[in-house]
Amino acid sequence: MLIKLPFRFILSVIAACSAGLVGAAFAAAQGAASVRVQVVDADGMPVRDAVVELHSARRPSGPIRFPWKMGMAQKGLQFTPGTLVVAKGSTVAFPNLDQVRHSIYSFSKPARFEIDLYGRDQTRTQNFPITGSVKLGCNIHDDMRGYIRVTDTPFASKTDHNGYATLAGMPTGSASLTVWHPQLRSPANEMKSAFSVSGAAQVHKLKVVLR
Ligand SMILES: [Cu+2]
Repeated sequence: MLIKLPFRFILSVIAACSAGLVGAAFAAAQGAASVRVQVVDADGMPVRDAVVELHSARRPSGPIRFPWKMGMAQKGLQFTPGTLVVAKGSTVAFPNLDQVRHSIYSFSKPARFEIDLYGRDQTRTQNFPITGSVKLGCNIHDDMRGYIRVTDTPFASKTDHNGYATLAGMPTGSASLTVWHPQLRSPANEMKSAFSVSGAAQVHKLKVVLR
């Protein structure tokens, strides 16, 4: 990959009070915190559908379960949701809710596969055993794009339309933070930085440069 310019990655703490003192004290006593992140672009505008992941050496054991569905529909000639965060090893369902047939292909390293054309109200599934980012397309509709972010941390979420993501129950102490977005201008479209999780509720603003 050709890298001409170093990316800018500024991590700054902008605020430190969005929970009551009692709640914060409780979280600190438990050694866990709720980390709130806002991802913005070079102009300060919110970046939606960026995936934020926190890795901690103190991560709890056991399987990772996210509260959202492990599914991505094809609806209105689009993958919906367009970005899906899944745990490593997950099987994702791809229901076709359109009147027309769709296929699914990926040339991405963590999951190279091709699912032949299938029609309305049919579903296909695919397993994602390797962490990383998977870009999906449809052979019939060139504009269809879907992204699966496969992660091995339970502290992962994508940003909302205001650029915010909340990662609850994060163990306090040192961690590593990764932000990924398909247009992020850096190798593998992701950036990592060291991160310290304290017991106090905080909002961390991440400035990224998009293509
Ligand atoms: Cu299609």
